[in-house]
Amino acid sequence: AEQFKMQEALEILGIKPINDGSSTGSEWFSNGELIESYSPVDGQLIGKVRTTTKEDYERVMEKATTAFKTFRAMPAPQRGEIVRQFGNKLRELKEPLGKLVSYEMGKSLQEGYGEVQEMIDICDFAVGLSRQLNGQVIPSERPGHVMREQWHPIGVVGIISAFNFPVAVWSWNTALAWICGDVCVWKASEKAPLCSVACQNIIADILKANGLPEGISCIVNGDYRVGEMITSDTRIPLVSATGSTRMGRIVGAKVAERFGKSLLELGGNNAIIITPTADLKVVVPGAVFGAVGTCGQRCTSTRRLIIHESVYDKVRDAIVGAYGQIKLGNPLDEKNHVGPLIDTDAVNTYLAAIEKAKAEGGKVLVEGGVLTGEGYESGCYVKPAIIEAENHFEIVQHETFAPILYLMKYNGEVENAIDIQNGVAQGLSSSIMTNSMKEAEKFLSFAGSDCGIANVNIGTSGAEIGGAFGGEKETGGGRESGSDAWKVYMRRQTNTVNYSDQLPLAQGIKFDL
Ligand code: UN1
Repeated sequence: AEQFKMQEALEILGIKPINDGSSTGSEWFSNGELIESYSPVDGQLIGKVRTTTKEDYERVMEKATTAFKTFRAMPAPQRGEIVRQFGNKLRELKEPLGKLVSYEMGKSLQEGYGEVQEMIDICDFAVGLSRQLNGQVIPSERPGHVMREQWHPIGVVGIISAFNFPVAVWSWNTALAWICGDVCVWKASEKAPLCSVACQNIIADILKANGLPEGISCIVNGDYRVGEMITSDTRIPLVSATGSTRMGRIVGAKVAERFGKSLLELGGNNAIIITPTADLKVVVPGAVFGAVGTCGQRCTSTRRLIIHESVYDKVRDAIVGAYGQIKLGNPLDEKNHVGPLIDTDAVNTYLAAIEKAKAEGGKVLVEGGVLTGEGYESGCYVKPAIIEAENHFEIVQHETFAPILYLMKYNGEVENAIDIQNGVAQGLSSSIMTNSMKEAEKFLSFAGSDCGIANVNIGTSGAEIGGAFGGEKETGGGRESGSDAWKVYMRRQTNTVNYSDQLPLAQGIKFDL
C-alpha cells in the first residue's frame, strides 16, 4: 500500500522513470550519463536522472543570464507575489513532496513534512521582505549633498546543496534570491536528484503561469564536475554551498580565486552543555532528538554532551534509558523515530567512527551496529550509539554524519564547559541546559559559545527560518534564511548626489582651478 501511495506522489510531482536533469523552467534537456536514485528506505530504484554536460550547462547559463535582465527590472513586491504563489503551491503539495523527501533521503515522514514546512515558512518570510529591501540615507559632510545606499540584484546565484535537506536548502536560497531579483542555478546532491526534479516542476508551472521567461529557476545535475562548472564561472557572482567542510574548502577557494562571493554552510560539531540545574524533562528529548533525528545527518545534529560531573550519572542513565525507547525502521511509517542512513558508504563511515572511538579509548554505553532482517534489506539502517569519550579524541574532533553521540564530563564552573564546547574546529550550533541566569548569559556572551547558533534550554537542531542560519570557523561563516541574510544576494551601492551649485570636496580638500 505504501508503494502505491509513493507512486501516486511521484506522479503528482512529475517524476518519471527517466528524467532529464537540466532545466531552465519548462524546458528540460540533458545529455550526460544517468544517475540512479535508490531509496535507502527499501533499496528500490526510484528513478533515474540524466546528468548535465558542459553543453547543457552552457544552454542553462545562456537562459539564466538573459532572464536576469528581465527579472531584475520587475518590482520587488511583484517578485514577492511569485514567491507567494510558490509558497501556496507548496502548501498544496506538502504531502507528496514530504513523502518523496522521506523516501529518497530516508528521514522520517514527520521530518519530510517539516522540511516542506521550512520551505513554506521561508516563502512567507520572503514575501514580506520583498517590500523591505531597504537601503539607508546617510548624512553627508558636504552642504547640498545627500548620501544613500541601494541594494541591487546581484545576478545569477549558484546553489550547491547536500542530500540531507534535499529541498529546503534550495528554497532558503531561492526564495530570498528571487525577491532580490536574482535568478538561480541549482546543483542538487547526486544522492537526492529526484527532489530537484520535483522542485523544478513546481516552480516552473508558476513561472509559466505568470508569463515569465525561461531561466529564472534552473537546475543542473551531476557530481562535483558539474559543481566545478558553477564555482569557476565568472557569470555567477554568488555561490551558496551547503555540505562538508572538505567540499567547502574547495568551493570557497575556487570562488575566491575569481573574486566571487560564497555563502558557505559547512560541517558542525554541535554540543549541549548540561549544568547542575538543568531540567531533565527538557534535556532528554532535546539531546535525543538532536542526536538521532534525521539519523544524525543534520549539520545541526547533536554530537557531544558536556555534562557536569555532579549530575553526570543521572543524565547518562536517563539518556541511555531513552535510547531504549527509540523505534528504528521504515521512516514512512509514522511510528518510527529514525530511518536509515543515506547509503551504505555512510554506514561504513559510521562503523569506522565507532571503531576509531573505541581504539582511542572511548567506552561504548549504547552499542551501535547495522540492522539486518525484514524491513532492513537496504542495509542502511543502523543503531544510534552512545560513547563516553574525551573532547581531544581525533574522532570526536571530526564530524561524522551518523547517530553517534559522545558523552563527556566537566567539573567546576561553566567556563570549563564552554572551553570544551569551543574546543573544536567547527562552529555551527550549541546549547546550554541551565536554570542559572548567570550561566545562560555567560554562554551567550562574547566569552561564551563561539558558534553561529547558541541556544538556552533547547537542543542544537531545528532552527526556525526567521533567524540567520549558519556558523563560524570551519562551518564557513555564511548566513542564510532569516534576519538580514538577504543582503548577500544583492550588491550594495553607495550614492552621493550633489544638488548644490558648488563642488565642495570631502575631507576638507581644496582644489582651486
Ligand atoms: C542542515 O542540516 O543542513 O536547524 C540544515 C535545523 C534545520 C536545518 C538544518 N532547520 O536543524
